[in-house]
Amino acid sequence: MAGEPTEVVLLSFWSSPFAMRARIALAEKGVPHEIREENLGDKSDLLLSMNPVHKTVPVLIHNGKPVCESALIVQYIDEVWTQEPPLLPSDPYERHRARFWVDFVDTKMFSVMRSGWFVKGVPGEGAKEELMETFKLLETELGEKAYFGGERLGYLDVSFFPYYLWFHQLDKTVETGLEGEIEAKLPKLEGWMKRCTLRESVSEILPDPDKLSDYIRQIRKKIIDAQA
Ligand SMILES: N[C@@H](CCC(=O)N[C@@H](CS)C(=O)NCC(=O)O)C(=O)O
Repeated sequence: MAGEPTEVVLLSFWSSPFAMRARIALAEKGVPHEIREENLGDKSDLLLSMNPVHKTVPVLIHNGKPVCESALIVQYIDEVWTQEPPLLPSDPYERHRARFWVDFVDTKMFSVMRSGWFVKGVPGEGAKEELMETFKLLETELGEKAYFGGERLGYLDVSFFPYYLWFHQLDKTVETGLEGEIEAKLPKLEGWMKRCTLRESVSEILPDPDKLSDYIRQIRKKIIDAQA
């Protein structure tokens, strides 16, 4: 790879928590790249040809070749750009644990958030308790560490932060039934979120909160209208 010209393009969408993962990872590694903003209502031919299976963003295009699915993109970035900081631990067991928790975030937490708030438009029965339980599990995994990755930001931090950010904004925008509970009951996750936000790699990709709130309202309206 050394000495070869490298072209890195990220097909992205400003509010996508998945695209945020790839953007944070690229920024952490200092990889020069171009962001191409997609219109998800009218996807570009490039997106459809680069990700014909899922047709979703993000897609990392590295020297013309597509890398799809955000968690796999972050792993790919870590493997190709081996400079500091490493995102995945070198120890196989620690690597496994980081992957285990990212899988948990993508399967369990996403489904709880979707079924609890996005699909029904309002929190369903037990959704609030289930979501708090998943956050608590992550808080326990964080423990007293500065980041899930230990002293430095790693794979799980990069992967979970955008979800947590989204949930915060959701909580400020619509009736979640959790008002104030997150801050009061998850002090370690709150401290972690603030630490992440202070990093340049994260602060430079944060969406405007009002714009995100408007977007959340729009999605929710669409969901509710579709059910009517
Ligand atoms: N599992 C995928 C999820 C990507 C995803 O759902 N992206 C959304 C934006 S947040 C998207 O492209 N939606 C367009 C569509 O589904 O048509 C990943 O991790 O990359």
